[in-house]
Amino acid sequence: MLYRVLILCLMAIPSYSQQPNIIYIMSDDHDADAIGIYNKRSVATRNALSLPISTPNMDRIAKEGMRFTNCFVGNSICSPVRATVLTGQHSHLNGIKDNRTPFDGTKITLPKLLKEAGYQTVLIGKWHLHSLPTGFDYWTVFPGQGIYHSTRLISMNNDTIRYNEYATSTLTGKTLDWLKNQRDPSKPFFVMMHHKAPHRNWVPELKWLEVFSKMRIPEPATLYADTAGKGAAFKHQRMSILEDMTLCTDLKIDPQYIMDIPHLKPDSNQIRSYHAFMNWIPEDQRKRMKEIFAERGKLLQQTKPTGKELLRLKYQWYMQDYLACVASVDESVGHILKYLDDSGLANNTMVIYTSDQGFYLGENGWFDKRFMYDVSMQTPLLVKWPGKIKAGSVNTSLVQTIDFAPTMLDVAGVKVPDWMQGLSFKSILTGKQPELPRKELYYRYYEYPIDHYVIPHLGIREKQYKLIYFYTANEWEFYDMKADPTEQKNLIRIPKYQAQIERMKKKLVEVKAKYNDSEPAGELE
Ligand code: SGN
Ligand code: CA
Repeated sequence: MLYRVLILCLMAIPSYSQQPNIIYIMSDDHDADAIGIYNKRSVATRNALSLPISTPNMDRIAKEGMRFTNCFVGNSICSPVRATVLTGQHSHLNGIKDNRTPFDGTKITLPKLLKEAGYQTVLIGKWHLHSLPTGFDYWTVFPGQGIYHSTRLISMNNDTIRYNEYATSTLTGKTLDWLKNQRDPSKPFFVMMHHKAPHRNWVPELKWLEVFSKMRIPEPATLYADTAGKGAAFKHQRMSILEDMTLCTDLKIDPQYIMDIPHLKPDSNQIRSYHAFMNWIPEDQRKRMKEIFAERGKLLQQTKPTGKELLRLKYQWYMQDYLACVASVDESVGHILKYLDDSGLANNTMVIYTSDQGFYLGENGWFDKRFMYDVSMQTPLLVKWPGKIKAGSVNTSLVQTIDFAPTMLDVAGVKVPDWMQGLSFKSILTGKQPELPRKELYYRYYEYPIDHYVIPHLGIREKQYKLIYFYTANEWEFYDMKADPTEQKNLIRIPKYQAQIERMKKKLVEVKAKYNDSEPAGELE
């Protein structure tokens, strides 16, 4: 009898050898359009920009696994999404509504629950939650947002160490070193590898700058869109490439070329930060990089462009640098995949590639994110899990970053706590279910006015319709995502949609209550 009880008890404990390893790679501000496999096949819900980007290693995750075309965030900025991934909760419950609030390290989180279930837990790269990480056996993180060249990393004893390398390479080296030399091979592992790239100010490695600076990048249809007929939030934002992207800091143009051109003249902050990040680039690369950037400066000096002409140039330079940063991240993914193959770990390792949100690559004339519009609300999600996910599958279910923690726990055989608000999509990965039983996603953005004057808003996104309420401006927007995937036509006053709109307004109130968001939102309730 005792023997049988013992056997039953042992069966209830997930065996370590069965628990898959998980490598969760998250880049920063990497829009799905800047991943080859999304770009070429087009994102289901919006017109993809046709970009000259080749990301063979990210594409490989999709080809051997699953690509999600409807993965979204619930609050499109960095710290809030990171807190959501850790807790499986929306911002109003996990406490991180903006990029400034420190995360409460005593909270129960995904890594803590995995650690309890026998995993070794690791975090390498961007953290950006203003308190030191907890729940990880090993961690090393950037101070704040991190820098590209001559990266600094905070170690577990709170020292800041400088590496004379490019951030993407440093993180790759640290991750491989942990996998090769530090892990306990008798335990499964959970590694969060969080890149700096391709976050602003998009400083590439020289070898990729050489390639992309020669490219001519196609322009999105709405690059020159004006604000005529648009709502208050559209008019009020400061994320315009023409008006808000800086020539010296963002586009790396030496101030000397534009000091005497009144409408292009940089301010003293820009000049200071230009010299700071230039000095971080190692000398052997800096000279050649400055030559490439000098071409930009000379062109401005000669032509003194304004308006459309200036926007056209700024867009090209922005995208060259952004795509060059992505190319380095793709190489890093390749190194990780190769190590998993060579070491024999690949078969029992789930690899996830995602970003902390989408990013404007010139649509509406913008950069940055924050808006509930699909460009920024959508995030890429590629998952490879050999033997479990059918190679080359594409899934269109609505999924959200609140679902990531429940899914990883489920994959590890750990019970999902009922305080998590997301749903596990493990059964989608394994092909047992095509869709989650949830018809709409909740979204709420808070941070204002910094950095980009995006008016706070909330809303719900269904597969076909999206309703947004900019509550401090008391303005509503409604989009038909099938008819208008780039969200150019606000249908809020169109008679034929009034029944849908009324239904969704009621739904928004219900969903807000369902997620226990009790903070008022203008005249919503
Ligand atoms: C910085 C950027 C902003 C960006 C925020 C948040 N300005 O402040 O453009 O929106 O980070 O980014 S910069 O001049 O310092 O680059 S996030 O990814 O951390 O949310
Ligand atoms: Ca980000």
